[in-house]
Amino acid sequence: MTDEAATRHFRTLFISDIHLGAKAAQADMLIDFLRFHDAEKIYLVGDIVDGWRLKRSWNWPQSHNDVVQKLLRKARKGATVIYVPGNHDEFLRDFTGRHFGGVEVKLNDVHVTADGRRFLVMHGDEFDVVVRNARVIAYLGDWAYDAAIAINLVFNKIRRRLGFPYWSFSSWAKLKVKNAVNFIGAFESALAEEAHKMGCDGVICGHIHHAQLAEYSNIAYVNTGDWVESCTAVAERHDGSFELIRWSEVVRARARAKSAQPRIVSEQPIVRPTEAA
Ligand SMILES: [Mn+2]
Repeated sequence: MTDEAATRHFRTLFISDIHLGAKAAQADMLIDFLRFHDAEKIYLVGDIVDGWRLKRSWNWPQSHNDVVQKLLRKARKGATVIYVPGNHDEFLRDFTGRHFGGVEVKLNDVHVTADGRRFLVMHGDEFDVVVRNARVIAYLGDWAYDAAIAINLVFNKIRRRLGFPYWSFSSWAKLKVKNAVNFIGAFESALAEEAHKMGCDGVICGHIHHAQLAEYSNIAYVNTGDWVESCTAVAERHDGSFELIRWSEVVRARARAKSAQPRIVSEQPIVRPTEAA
């Protein structure tokens, strides 16, 4: 079977949290994924390059180059590629509206699906402070919520300027294992609320490394997941419906199907533990 025969064509692909420059980035898995998936429009939903990690120690293997090349090639072949920066690549937020090799940088965007629904596309780190203080903010109400988002912006900028290590949502949430589900829930509902405020039907984000297709009181919540732990992406089909692709599971199933009997006794885990969010 050739690549072309096996390639799936979508209307839109949403990918986030690749963390190029971080050792844990699953660049080879992503290259493999990009080989078998094409789209008219590709959204890079933040934390594509891990600027914070690169600043601490330079790590840029060939495979990370290949990811960039592969994405640029798709742009060259006619795909619209939009890069919405996250907190790890927030240096790109200063280049909003600029184009790099056919890739346009946008602070956030509204994507209209084939069936006419409007989706707010943003990374999601804007809501870190809201999530961390979810209970207090819920108690204080709307103004505290808006203030928290404003504080978060300033807080991140100062932290970056002072050279503090980055704050990782997923490792922080995992430290608080018992409440991790609550934190993820708080993040999801905060993002859905923002989409509602913006007059959208849903939100598409990343940041928390937790892929999801869900709904919060009629607002669709879509999280693209990541390419550090789970190797996930979200695709919009030509009818406007969404599909969550768990690539490591597809690869595993493919390998299983290929291997003849007797069955493999021990299987190498494909997904490595995380370092960043
Ligand atoms: Mn992030």
